[in-house]
Amino acid sequence: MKLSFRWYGPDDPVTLQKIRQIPNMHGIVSAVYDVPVGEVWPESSILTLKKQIEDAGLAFEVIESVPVHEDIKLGRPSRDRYIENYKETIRRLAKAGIKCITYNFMPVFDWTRTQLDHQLPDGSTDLVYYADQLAKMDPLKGELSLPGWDSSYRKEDLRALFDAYSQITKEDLWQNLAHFLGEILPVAAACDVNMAIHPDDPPIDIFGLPRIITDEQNLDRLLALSDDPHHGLCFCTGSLGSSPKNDIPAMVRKYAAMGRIHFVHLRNVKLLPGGSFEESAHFSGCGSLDMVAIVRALHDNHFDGYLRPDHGRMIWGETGKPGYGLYDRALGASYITGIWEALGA
Ligand code: DNO
Repeated sequence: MKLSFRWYGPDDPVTLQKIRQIPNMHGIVSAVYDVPVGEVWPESSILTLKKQIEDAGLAFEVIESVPVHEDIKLGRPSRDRYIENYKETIRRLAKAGIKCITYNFMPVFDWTRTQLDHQLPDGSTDLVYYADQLAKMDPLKGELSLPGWDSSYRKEDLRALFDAYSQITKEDLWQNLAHFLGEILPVAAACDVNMAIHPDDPPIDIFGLPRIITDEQNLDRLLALSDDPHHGLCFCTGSLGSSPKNDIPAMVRKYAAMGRIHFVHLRNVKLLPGGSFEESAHFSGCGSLDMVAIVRALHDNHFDGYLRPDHGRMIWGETGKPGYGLYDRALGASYITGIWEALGA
């Protein structure tokens, strides 16, 4: 297990120097953020990022994410150009030493929560998803903005995208994903880079947009699209675990045994009735997931991929990027290291 930490670049209030001081920290998970989705990442930006991270004494081996252009997900003719760009970005990242690239195939919106500063009884705040709050949200009206959303869309663009998605079925989305993978996996294999798809978060249709990377059956279908071991998962326990039908330790055990988990996001969630959930501290006692059982499933399978603590609460008065403060994620990192060590060498 290679313990890693997400870092948003030089403007991130959580500095590399602070991250480095977390015991057992191996490396940084980051991305080039100033390139429009679909364009090739400049080599100079990749190398600058690499230098910043390596100069701080940390490894730079994981990208989260190279985003997939909506035209690829929609299967539009213009996808060919974006797929070629994607391949070139993979090649450039591999050349810079990257071993694992995270991506997702969620239409329009990435992760979705309904409140980012929900107050817990101990005075900390967390991110929550309340089904009744979601029912009142309409991304096509008003100025809604959440961290997982691309805020560069103008309202008209967003409406056009929703219209385009209303014309395609989940089967179409599967076909478009299969086409994309058929194109990029040979490149990833040739460069020896693992591709790690992040599940849909939460794993249900949102605002009528189709979502397919949601449960065990669909993960089986996804992995069956290619036997190439470079085709794998970014197994996010909090995303998949927000659906009570997903047995997370069993799924981790199965996919780790297959060698298809390349990256793990470890987060705990507290499930509430009606499909709602609250993100919680990593400790099992705070949420609905058995974190020891999850880490044990990885450990039993000699997991040697990347793992990072996922969203944390805001504690000790910290302010910053929702879910991505230092303190609670650092507690999560140490908790995970403790479980791993206790399980033995
Ligand atoms: C949320 C993250 C996601 C993830 C992407 C991967 O905090 O886990 O935004 O980076 O879905 O493509």
